Amino acid sequence: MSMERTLVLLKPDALQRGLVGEIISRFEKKGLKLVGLNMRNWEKSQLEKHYAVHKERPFYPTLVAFMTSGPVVALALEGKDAIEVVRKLMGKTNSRQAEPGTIRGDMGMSFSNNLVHGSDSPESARFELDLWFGGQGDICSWDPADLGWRYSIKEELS
Ligand code: IDP
Ligand code: MG
Repeated sequence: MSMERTLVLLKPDALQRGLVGEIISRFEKKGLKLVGLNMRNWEKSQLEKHYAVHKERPFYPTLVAFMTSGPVVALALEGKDAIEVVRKLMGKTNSRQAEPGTIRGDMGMSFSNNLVHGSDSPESARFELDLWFGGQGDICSWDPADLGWRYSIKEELS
């Protein structure tokens, strides 16, 4: 059974707009397992590290300022193909172009204030999980009682 872990951030607009519960609920309902959760006002340096790949992009300073404008809620989620599943649930980066049914498509109107971040590859998931949940005990391992109903025991859990 190979499960994958991914990092999700609920951006400051999600908190300001009272959408934290709704967004976490979508991940839970899908069947992803919550293995980490924290909320904090982060220093600029944390967001500069997180978005280092975008350092040269014109939107980078605005992005870092936005992400430090209020608390960020970080989630670590686990599931089969969790990285791809989360990206699909999020929808396209520009919320106005995101499909209905996705988090951004249903709840947002902005390109920059687009509610959520999700890791985009196994490499970035590893790096980002370490950055946001690097401390001992930050990730909680547990077994959902209904795991054998979320997945096929014969086809996906053996
Ligand atoms: P992603 O969050 O869908 O993976 P990225 O391209 O990694 O999108 O960009 C990181 C974040 O930077 C986006 O979620 C969005 O908040 C912001 N961003 C990206 N491109 C633009 C842009 O062209 N204008 C404004 N903000 C942008
Ligand atoms: Mg990205």
